[in-house]
Amino acid sequence: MTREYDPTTALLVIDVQNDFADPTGGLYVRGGEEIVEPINREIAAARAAGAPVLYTQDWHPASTPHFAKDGGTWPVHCVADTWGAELHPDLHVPDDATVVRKGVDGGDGYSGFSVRDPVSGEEHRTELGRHLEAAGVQRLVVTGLVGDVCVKATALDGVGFGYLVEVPLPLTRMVELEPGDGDRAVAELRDAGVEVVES
Ligand code: VGL
Ligand code: ZN
Repeated sequence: MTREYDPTTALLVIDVQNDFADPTGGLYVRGGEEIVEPINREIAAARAAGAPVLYTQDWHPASTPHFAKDGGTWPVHCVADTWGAELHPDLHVPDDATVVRKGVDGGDGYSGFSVRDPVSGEEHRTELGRHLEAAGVQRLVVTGLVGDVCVKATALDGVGFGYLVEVPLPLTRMVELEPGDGDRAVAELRDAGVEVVES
């Protein structure tokens, strides 16, 4: 089953990259590979309805305070121009797709809308918001990886920027760095007004 789309609804496909979605990836999220085909069906439905489909890519330098080895949180993942940073090979990405890269300058970039300097805490907008504004989008369907990290952050920012936001749980997976992070993410999203749906 896919959602209803129209030209004012955008489908966001967050970070469906090898490092998250492939079992051999640097920050593999269990079940990540299972969401690729369901997201492809969603992409087809969105495109058929004239809804914009936007993709993001986590895109880090080889050394960044985002990585545990450099004093941060995460195992090395999505290093620019490596296999791990490529979108999953089975994901449908049209030639003219908009792909927003975040983390490029070493920032954390959890939300597709913004990048945060992990040292100064300063935030910069990515071009995602501009694309959505230019297209007249009012509603977002946020899918992809990681559910309790970038999908959550993007959905929360979306609400903050005034969009109606839906997160279908079958179209994401949680990494749960701490046990319970997945449930906490769902609660946080619902509290913020995101429609988190089970199907
Ligand atoms: C992400 C952890 C670290 C994500 C990115 O895409 O959700 N998670 N960097
Ligand atoms: Zn990252």
